[in-house]
Amino acid sequence: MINNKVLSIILGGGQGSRLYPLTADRSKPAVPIAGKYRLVDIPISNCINADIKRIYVLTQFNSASLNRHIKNTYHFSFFSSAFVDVLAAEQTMQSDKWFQGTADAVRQSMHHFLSNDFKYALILSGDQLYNMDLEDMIAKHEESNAEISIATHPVNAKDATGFGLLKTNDQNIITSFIEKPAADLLPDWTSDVSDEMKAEGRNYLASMGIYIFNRDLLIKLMQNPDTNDFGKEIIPQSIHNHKTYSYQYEGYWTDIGTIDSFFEANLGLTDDIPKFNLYADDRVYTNARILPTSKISGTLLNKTVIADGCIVHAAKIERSVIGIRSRIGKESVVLNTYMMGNDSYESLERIEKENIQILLGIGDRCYINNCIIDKNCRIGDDVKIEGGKHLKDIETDSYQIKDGIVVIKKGAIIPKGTII
Ligand code: ADQ
Ligand code: ADP
Repeated sequence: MINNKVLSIILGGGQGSRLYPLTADRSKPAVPIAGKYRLVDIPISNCINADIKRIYVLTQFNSASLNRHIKNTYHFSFFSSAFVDVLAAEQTMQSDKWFQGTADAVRQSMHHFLSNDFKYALILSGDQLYNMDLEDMIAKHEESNAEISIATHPVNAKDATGFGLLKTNDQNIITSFIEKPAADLLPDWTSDVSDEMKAEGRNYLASMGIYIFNRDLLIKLMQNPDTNDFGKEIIPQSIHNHKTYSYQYEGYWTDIGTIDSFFEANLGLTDDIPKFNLYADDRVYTNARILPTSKISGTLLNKTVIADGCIVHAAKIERSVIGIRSRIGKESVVLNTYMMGNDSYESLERIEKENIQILLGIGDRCYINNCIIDKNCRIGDDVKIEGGKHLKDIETDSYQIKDGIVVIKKGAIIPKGTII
């Protein structure tokens, strides 16, 4: 089934500089998460689960790997009108005409959208982890007779300054909005939230950056060339002239813009009851790689998720996410680590013929704690990496330390015996 009323537009990312070095040579939506997915699989799956199957992903940086992932993953029937298309600014624009912000990205791509029949444009962020019923949001948008809807989420004072905040009347119609207010303005922006949210100190209603616009209104708003951003211009300027509904969502939702939030979102998947539940009927789709099962020998595993195709001989792995085709050597200990895995295997013949000294993955007798290991890394034997707040933020050719988390760069080689 396809929802023919809705066209989905996923904002695939500005530069993603806060996620560097994971975004050094891939766009933010293509960053691997949870051992086998990419960030963009989350909003796309939320759409597909709501029968919204006409999807554009807008991006402008390093879009090759994103293109490849989308092309390899989202195949619809020849007879279906469903599609997931990447629209990359770099393919057609000169550098001074690159997307100047989220609204400009939509504006520059309007001619693609308008070639489709739709009533509502659903605009989503490409870097959030959540599982929301978008069908319900659309139903509420229709019931409320609004021209715009914004998904909203109660947040605490510490987080509030990083979001657009809003206030509503008792019909959930938005009456005021401010984009990322300074901390001293916060007292003016509290909302009447549920007792449960109040108990958690979540007294502010934040925009989730998820919008529904009626088609005609979007066309009209996009005609003003002076507005580049939804949060900074379009939304604050529109709420007084156009009925804007707040669709309040109190389930798990996190913005994975920084290394720290990315790390916590991934390791959170190892909790007994993870806040983001992959074990549900609503699936998260990704590239079906047809890998063998993982092979584990002599390893004590605790609160650990292991993707397909791994070969593990470690002594112990705890609170870690081990990605596809990972290899971990004997007597190694891996704690609080997200290892993304490898793009391919190294055959025994190749290792011998090319005399490869440091194999893909983690070697023997290593100790790794508080670490993100990007894809295709080679960590030699007896390496010790002890991430933590005691470490200063630094960058080398092979790794970067951010907020105490050691991020090993894609394809890096860490020589035997290295201590970080
Ligand atoms: P931010 O997330 O800070 O705030 P922004 O940086 O504009 O806003 O990013 C929104 C989304 O668009 C992200 O997924 C980002 O990667 C993507 N994006 C940014 N620039 C882009 C570009 N040039 N081309 C394509 N995609 C781009 C917004 C709202 C706030 C709200 C938060 C919720 O402005 O009001 O509270 O989202 O996270
Ligand atoms: P990532 O985004 O995780 O850094 P890519 O998506 O670029 O990685 O690579 C994923 C897979 O595509 C790997 O198997 C890689 O070897 C392969 N690959 C990378 N570049 C190309 C290319 N130019 N043509 C075909 N396959 C490629």
